[in-house]
Amino acid sequence: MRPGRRAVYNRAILIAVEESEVRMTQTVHNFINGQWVPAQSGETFPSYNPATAALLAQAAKSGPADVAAAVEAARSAYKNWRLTPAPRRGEILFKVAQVLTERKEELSRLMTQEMGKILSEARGDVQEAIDMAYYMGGEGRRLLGYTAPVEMPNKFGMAIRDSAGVVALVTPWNFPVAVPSWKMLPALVAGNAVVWKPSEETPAMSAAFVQVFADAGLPPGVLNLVLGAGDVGAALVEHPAVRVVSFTGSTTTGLKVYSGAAAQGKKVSLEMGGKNAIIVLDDANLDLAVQAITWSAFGTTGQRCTATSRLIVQRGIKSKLLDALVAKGRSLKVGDGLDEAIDVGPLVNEKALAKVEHYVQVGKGEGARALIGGVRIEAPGYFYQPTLLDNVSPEMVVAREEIFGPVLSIIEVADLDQAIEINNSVIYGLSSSIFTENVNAAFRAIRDLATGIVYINHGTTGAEIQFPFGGTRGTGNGMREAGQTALDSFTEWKSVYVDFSGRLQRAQIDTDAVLGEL
Ligand code: UN1
Repeated sequence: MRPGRRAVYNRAILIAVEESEVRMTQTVHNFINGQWVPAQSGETFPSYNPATAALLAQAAKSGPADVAAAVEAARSAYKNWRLTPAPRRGEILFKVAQVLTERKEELSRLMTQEMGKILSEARGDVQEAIDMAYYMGGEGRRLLGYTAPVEMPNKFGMAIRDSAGVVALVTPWNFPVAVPSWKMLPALVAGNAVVWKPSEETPAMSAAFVQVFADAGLPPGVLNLVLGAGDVGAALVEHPAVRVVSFTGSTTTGLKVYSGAAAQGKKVSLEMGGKNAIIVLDDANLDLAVQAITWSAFGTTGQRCTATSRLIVQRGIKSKLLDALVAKGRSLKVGDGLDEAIDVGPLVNEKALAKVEHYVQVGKGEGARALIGGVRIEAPGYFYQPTLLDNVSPEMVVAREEIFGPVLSIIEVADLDQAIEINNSVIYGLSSSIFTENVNAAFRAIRDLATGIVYINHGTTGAEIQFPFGGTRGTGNGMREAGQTALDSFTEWKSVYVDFSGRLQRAQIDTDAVLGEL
């Protein structure tokens, strides 16, 4: 434990992480105005390790009063933060990147223990935040606007990005560091103050992430954390002082957030469900396809919004591909992700496991056949066997709804046209992929796949932070995270006109007449 860390709570978490399996008994608090504070009610809720079902931590169970305190802290801190020069704000983000790099291993171990993804994937999750911190830190010296010529003599015009104010972030448990980083880093570099409500599945992880910002020198009140369930998120997004809401999670909740915020005229960025497909044409490189399908479908136990949950396969290659997928799927080791030999960790909780079981039953009832898996693993944690469902047709429930588990539905097609039509037939539009060696087919797919992300000869996961991330139709509301586009969520455009003529020009009386004379 490095001396000088400010948080009380962290001692427990980081000792727990260093000693790997030590149970936490201490409470994770809210972070408001630079202080770790319990919920005003004094209530807590538990956080469990999904691989063992053991208690990991207790966390502050916030209510509207805690939300109000956090928003007030943000509102007050915003006054100075917006005036802090952007390059200085960016330097703090570089420091965040450094501290994250130093703590990458302990944060990754905590992540595996709190939400179950295997250690190598947890490291990737933290790395995305490191990448984003460097990328957005650089924006401190850019935040580019533009100038354009103006109509009048002795006049100058420019469009600049302005901060928006207090922003509310509501995030899921499946990428407990990466996804929040996509939101808070652009929000902070742009000069906003943040109130963050993470998933109730990952309070300890969220607190450890916030501690990084505090230790990197972010001023008190600029980033605030309120822990709790959906009611806390609802109170936050509805708070009248919140100007921008950025949400990642289920489509049902996202649309509720959207309509509530619309009534208050707030800007909203939504990242919701997916039902991503990999298309495999007859001429595909089989080995590449097998690797990509396996990791996109079963990596993170299928709990990515980018996970592959449909395989759309051309008739000629189907039996060879399925044989290889079955063999590969059988070789996967399911277990506690702290063990480096494990390939697939647990589902996040009992409810998620029950949902997967339900969908597989529905699929079987509609005529699907499990080539492998299709059963839960009896253990204290929430494990389900990687599952390949054959005989799926596009109208079946398992081909349309997001399962968010290690289940891949296999749909046979005759040709590329049919594959694209089926890919585009679901309500979601996040990620899609095609395996082919034919450049014409690849470019037709790029043109016609109606998703926000398209991969050629690569699985549906693995988006990098310097490109826009997000989806069409039921996946989003037209906004994108990451890349330059992230700044659009967290800034307002301000158009500025400077008249330096120093005298009343006829132009100011009658623009058209003056222009006519010029
Ligand atoms: C998510 O599942 O919400 O592209 C995000 C990917 C990761 C991010 C996934 N970089 O799979």
